[in-house]
Amino acid sequence: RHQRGCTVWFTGLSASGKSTIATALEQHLLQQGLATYRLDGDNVRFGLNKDLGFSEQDRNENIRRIAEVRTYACWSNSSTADDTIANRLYRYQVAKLFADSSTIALTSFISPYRVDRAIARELHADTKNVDEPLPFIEVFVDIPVEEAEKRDPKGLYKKARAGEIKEFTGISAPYEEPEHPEIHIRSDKVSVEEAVVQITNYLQDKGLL
Ligand code: GGZ
Repeated sequence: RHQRGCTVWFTGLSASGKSTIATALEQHLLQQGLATYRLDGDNVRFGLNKDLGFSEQDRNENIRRIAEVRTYACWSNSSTADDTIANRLYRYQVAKLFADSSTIALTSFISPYRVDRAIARELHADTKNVDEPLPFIEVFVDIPVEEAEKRDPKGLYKKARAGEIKEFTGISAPYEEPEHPEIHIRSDKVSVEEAVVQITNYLQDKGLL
């Protein structure tokens, strides 16, 4: 059957382990020969979104663009009767950001605002231009802020405490916990390998792998 892929949307504090788990999951999927693509701050905030900072407004825009790009990628193969060439070209250009529309996209952004994650979810559910909604799996990488602060691999929490970084998530900017994530990972309690198993089991149950 035609595989359209899905988006595994990681959300959680800085140093919660989002990127580490996403990278391990990516390795696992690649070993299975599956098309996967990982998006995180390192390949988005230095390119597409390099004009954006960490104010609430900029974070809203960061998440909106990521969700748009991810869902546009799935439109590139479909067209509607009233489609204009300009529209198709635009979608094609955006779609180039993804190697394949049937890819399993792994996004790891703090995405601290519930409203932004809801928008990302809605964009995936939108069937205006496609036959089926694109599955959206929200993965809450949950860690108490004290634990994240103890990890502090880049010394960012320390800088935030010292007031050198303003609006730092968990310290001086909010993190709104997901209320109904598809997957909840206590990353201070389970290993990276266990987290990967938790996610792949879920994807398998849903027929996405
Ligand atoms: C939070 C910040 C900030 C502020 C820089 N608040 O742990 P990291 O370093 O490697 O990942 C964090 C990353 C957050 O970018 P996102 O695009 O995921 O954020 S959001 O979804 O909220 O738009 C952190 C670093 O950038 N960083 N300043 N003030 N994290």
